[in-house]
Amino acid sequence: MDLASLRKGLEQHRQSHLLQFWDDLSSENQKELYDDLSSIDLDRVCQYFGKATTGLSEAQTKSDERLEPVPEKVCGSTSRMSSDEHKQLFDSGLRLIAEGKVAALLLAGGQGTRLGVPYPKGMYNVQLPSGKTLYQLQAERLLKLQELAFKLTNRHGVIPWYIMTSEHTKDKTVKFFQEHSYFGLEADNVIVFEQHMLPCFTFEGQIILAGKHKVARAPDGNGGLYSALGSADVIADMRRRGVECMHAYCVDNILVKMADPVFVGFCHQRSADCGAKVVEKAFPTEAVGVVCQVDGHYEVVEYSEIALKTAELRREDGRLTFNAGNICNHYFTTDFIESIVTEHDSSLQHHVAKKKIPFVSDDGSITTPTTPNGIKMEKFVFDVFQFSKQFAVLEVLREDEFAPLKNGPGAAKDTPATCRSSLLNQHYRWVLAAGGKFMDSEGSVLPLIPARSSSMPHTTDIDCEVSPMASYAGEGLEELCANQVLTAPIQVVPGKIIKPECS
Ligand code: UD2
Repeated sequence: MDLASLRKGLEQHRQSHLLQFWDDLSSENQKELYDDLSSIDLDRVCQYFGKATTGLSEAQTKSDERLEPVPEKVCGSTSRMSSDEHKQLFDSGLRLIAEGKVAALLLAGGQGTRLGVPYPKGMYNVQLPSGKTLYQLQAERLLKLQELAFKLTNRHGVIPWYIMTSEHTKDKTVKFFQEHSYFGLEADNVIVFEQHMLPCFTFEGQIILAGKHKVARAPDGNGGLYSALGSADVIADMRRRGVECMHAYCVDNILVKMADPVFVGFCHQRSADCGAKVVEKAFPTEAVGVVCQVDGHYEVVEYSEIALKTAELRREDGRLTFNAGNICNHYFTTDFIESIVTEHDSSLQHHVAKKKIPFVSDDGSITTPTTPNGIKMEKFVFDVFQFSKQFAVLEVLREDEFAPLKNGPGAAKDTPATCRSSLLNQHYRWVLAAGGKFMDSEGSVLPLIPARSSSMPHTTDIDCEVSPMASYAGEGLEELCANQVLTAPIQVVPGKIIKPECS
């Protein structure tokens, strides 16, 4: 250990406090702290801090003046396209899948602090009748898509699933997949890699100690994707497999249409190098970014960085001016991603997230603050939109595609209960559209739009769950459901309708 030069480097960067407990530590802990501190490139991280904290206010005031909505010509909408066009896009996406050209890219390195569980969000079970976790639903959607692509083309295409994890989520995620035999996917086609971590800082620029011999660190944001792809050599794996494009998405959206053939077909048809799915933003302060243009370049202005007066602007018809709500569903070509990794990643700036970061006090005790006391520096996955030469935006219906799990039970929104409801309501609509009907226990046919009633005061859910193995997006259910009068709870699984207790 060269303590003298470590001390000198820390002094030069005004970080000497990181050794304040050195003399109290056992030699083992001294070694751990020494290794921890030596692994930090102080020049680089202090520069990130400087840029992120000075850039924040500038970026915000400038962008607000320079924002413009996305031009109509790059936009499409699933609710405004004809069923023929929808089918044509769906099939063209399936053909690309059958050719092995499409990958799914999951961003699952977040700490999930709002949800507050000690395991990765993907392992969360929102209490569906089947008990499936988010990871299982997603794995089964991929399996189903591969099957649909085979039915259309007679070719066995694989959708490789790249999963970005972090120190917080990697081991548990890998173990979970192993324990569940990858939910039927080939282990070789599930590629887990890890993003980097960055030290957390106080507002004044001091690196925070999480313990006497441990630096507080956090994942470097979902835009840490690009440097992680570079260091894990994932692009080479994509090239080897012949992957030409990918669908990147958040782990927490229970309705996510993985590798969605319509979205992939839409972006491909427009020769886009980069694309985003959006939903109409519900209200000005909704916690979604907005896809827009800044000085003619595509960007997402994040909900934490848009001024309220900008978010509240309305068009003549009353709709929000900036209404293209980002749902963290992105399309990238492999060429585009490679150009980001090799040419642009280092120019992407970190954003500042003010957080409550547990720290060690001067007396050596660990304190968990109740108000934000420091910052995490994060890149955002969509910060690369500015480099797109051909951008595409597809507006989709919220009730079909967006129900995120952000908060724990009992919170006002985006909870396990709201996710469960969104999924079951969607599946109820699928069964109705396929010609099924539901009746209650007294034999009355349930209305198409279920309402709260005195017998069901707390819920509007009708427990009808369709396995992704039976249908990816509502297709193929007619044979099973047409003219059936059903009583919930039911589960639709391949080839049959069952009662959950029989599953
Ligand atoms: C994200 C979007 C926001 C909106 C919203 C919709 C970003 C930066 N913001 O906000 O615009 O679309 O979702 O639900 O995309 N993650 C990592 N590594 C990290 C941090 C996060 O992989 O270091 C993953 C995380 O596991 C999750 C996704 O990125 O799958 C989004 O993270 P979040 O839930 O913190 O993002 P949120 O809700 O602030």
